Amino acid sequence: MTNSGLPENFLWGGAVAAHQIEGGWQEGGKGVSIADVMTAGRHQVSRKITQGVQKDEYYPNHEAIDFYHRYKEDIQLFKELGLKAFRTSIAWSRIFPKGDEEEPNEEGLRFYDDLFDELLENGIEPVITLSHFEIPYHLYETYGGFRNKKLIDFFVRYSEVVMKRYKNKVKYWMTFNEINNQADGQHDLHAWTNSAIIFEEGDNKEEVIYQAGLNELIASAKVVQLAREINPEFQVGCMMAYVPVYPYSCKPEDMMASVKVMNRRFFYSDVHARGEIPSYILNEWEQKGYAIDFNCEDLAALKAGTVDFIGFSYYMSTAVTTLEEKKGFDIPDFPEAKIVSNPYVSASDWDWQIDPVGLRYMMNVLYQRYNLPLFIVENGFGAYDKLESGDKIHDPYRVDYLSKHIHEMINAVAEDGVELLGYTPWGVIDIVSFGTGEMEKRYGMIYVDKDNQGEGTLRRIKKDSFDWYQQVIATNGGNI
Ligand code: BGP
Repeated sequence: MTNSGLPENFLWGGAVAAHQIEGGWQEGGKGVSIADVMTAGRHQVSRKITQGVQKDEYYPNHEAIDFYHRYKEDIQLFKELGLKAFRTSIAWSRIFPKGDEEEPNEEGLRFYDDLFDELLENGIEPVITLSHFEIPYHLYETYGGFRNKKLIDFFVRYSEVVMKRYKNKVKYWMTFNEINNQADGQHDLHAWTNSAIIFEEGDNKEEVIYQAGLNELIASAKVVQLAREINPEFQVGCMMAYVPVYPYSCKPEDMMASVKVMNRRFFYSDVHARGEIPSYILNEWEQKGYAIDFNCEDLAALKAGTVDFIGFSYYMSTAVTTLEEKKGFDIPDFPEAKIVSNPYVSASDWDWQIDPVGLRYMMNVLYQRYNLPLFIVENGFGAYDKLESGDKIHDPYRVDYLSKHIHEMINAVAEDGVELLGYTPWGVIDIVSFGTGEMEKRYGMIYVDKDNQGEGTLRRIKKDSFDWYQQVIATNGGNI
């Protein structure tokens, strides 16, 4: 342990996702993915679904920041920053353009060979997400997404190909990015991005989302088992979006509501980590008359394929209340309570409530619940950054957010005894925002000169936070 309390081999890094950084969305034999269509018309998701991909419509996201051609330049910046790890995803549709082919696309495999070689040559450990909202569009259009059990085999085939191909280059893997999003809200968007579900006339959306989620969990468990055969050194984690839900008041019903809302998230990590469908979910399915399809082989796969670590994103916390007088937001399929603002914390320009202590709280809850190493694979502050004269970008708000969260992260390790593998803040370089599909919501310590209309030189410029994070890594958190 060093003076910060973090282990010497702590994986300080940065995180991105293929569809938000790469561009080259139709190059190297890549097929169209959900992300290409989603980000093309994120807020009109249904419009895009019916009309397919509008190739002629230009959106910043399609070319992202052109990492596909510029990754060597960017990796030199990551090396200068001192990164020990770099989290990104493999775009599934670069490897299997349609998703149901028998044979993979060699050009796509070669791109990631080159990328991982470049990272390793610069002393940076790749941390790879297998599905980061990037399911091949063909699997949505033809099979209806993960509501169809066939996708389990397609995902296992894709995962087996890449884990075998990169078995000596990648040690850390995660299966589905923020697999629990679809249970929490914005049903259509997240049920679409995570599971690529086509809902049909007469569907009970929640029932279909549970079926798709269970199919993903079965697929994930099968991949974990395969990973162990391919390379016993592999560490395969789940990837959850953890947003702690506090009871707004000490009214007992608020406490129970916060437990129930958290259970809608814990369902996914309970299965990932414990290998069983929890009783609170089985009871819910029975009470609601949901006919969720699974068999003994599926249950055996879940039990045998539990994860090695709990990967998760942490950005904010929320509160729920049953108090009638409180204004709030509805929770899909959960009418008994609503999401309300927490008066004790501030918020970002996108109303994400800033709660560093919530990170320490969540780390304690997770470590005590699963007794598995944790890995913070997303944390960050999206903001409107301003490029000033002399190529300066002053982002004290980002340093403030990150330093407070790292401080609480260190408390969880040094004082509460939580085991933490690493910390890869989101968007270490400016990339396309998931929520907006555009560039203005920036997270990076490296600015990219590109605007919402796709205009700009694509120049990379260090922000003030670059030097600050460089020191954090160099002192292993000692300067926090
Ligand atoms: C998470 C996703 C990331 C990233 C992050 C920030 O849900 O895993 O892909 O986008 O959100 O979201 P946004 O870019 O909308 O601020």
